[in-house]
Amino acid sequence: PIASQLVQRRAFHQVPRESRPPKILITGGLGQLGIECAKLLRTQYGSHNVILSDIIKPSQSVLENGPYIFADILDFKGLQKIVVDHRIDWLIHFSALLSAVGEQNVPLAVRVNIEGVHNVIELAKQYKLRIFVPSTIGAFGPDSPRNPTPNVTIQRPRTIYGVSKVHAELIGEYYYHKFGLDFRCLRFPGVISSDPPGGGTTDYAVAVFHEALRNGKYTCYLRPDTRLPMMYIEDCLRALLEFMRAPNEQLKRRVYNVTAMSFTPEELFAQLGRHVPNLHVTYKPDSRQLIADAWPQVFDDSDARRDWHWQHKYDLVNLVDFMIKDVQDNYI
Ligand code: AKB
Repeated sequence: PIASQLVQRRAFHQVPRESRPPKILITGGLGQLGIECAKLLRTQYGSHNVILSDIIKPSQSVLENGPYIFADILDFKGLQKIVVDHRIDWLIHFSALLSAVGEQNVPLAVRVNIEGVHNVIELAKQYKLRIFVPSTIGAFGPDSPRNPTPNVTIQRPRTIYGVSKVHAELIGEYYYHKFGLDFRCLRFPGVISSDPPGGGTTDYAVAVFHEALRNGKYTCYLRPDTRLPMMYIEDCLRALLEFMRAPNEQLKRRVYNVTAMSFTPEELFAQLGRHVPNLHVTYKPDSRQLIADAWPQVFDDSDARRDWHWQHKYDLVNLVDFMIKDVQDNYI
């Protein structure tokens, strides 16, 4: 019997990771992407296999959707305990201060965006986790080519957010080459979802839907001709899932640009006018304009399309149609 137990145990340990669903921890889970990301992953891997975490008290509906726990990304031991207790395989690290809010509190952005990444990268190395860290169009700066911005080019961002994301890309690649860490990173454009983001430069493209449907007017903090790369949340999360599932052999790099479209405020508001014909827009550019002026206008994601067959589904016209419906159903 002991021998057969041993055989059984060995057999259990030999089950390759992919043949059972991964156990996934999402940090910063109550930000713009976490709740919808957990919903998508739960449809694929089962509710109990996807744990949402943050330092914020969750709403009742978050609790009803699946497991939620407290996790502070600055507490390394606390994170270790979660990974061990829940036998985590994949870590999706969303915790970050975004571009505009990072400029308001640089020391906090350094702690959350840089120290936080050190903690999760080291944890992923120790416990052999597959780790996803999002990067951004904000990882480029005024010296980068802006139209189009290729996957590999000059990166000299001028926000602490951008600096911290370049740091995440580099340390992740370093751990991959030095320790074999399965680090995966997508540079996202502005992500458009009905759940409000917090403190980004691309947020106008979300806020305008809420304001237009509530009040019929909006004051935009970017100039009408500010072109930025964008993507609907469903495309963003599908990119994340497909990329996490891609076999290692398919990946020619650890960091990929992904995008779906590029538009200006003027172009977005013109489309929105189909649904809100009397929409009244005024423009009052503020410090976020300076950030946007140094970011890519058109993002070249041909490497992702070639290597792991990335394809977006939503363009500007159907993005607007879906957003109107999402905001109306959930917020109005
Ligand atoms: C921001 O505007 O800061 C983010 C981003 C593009 O990374 N939405």
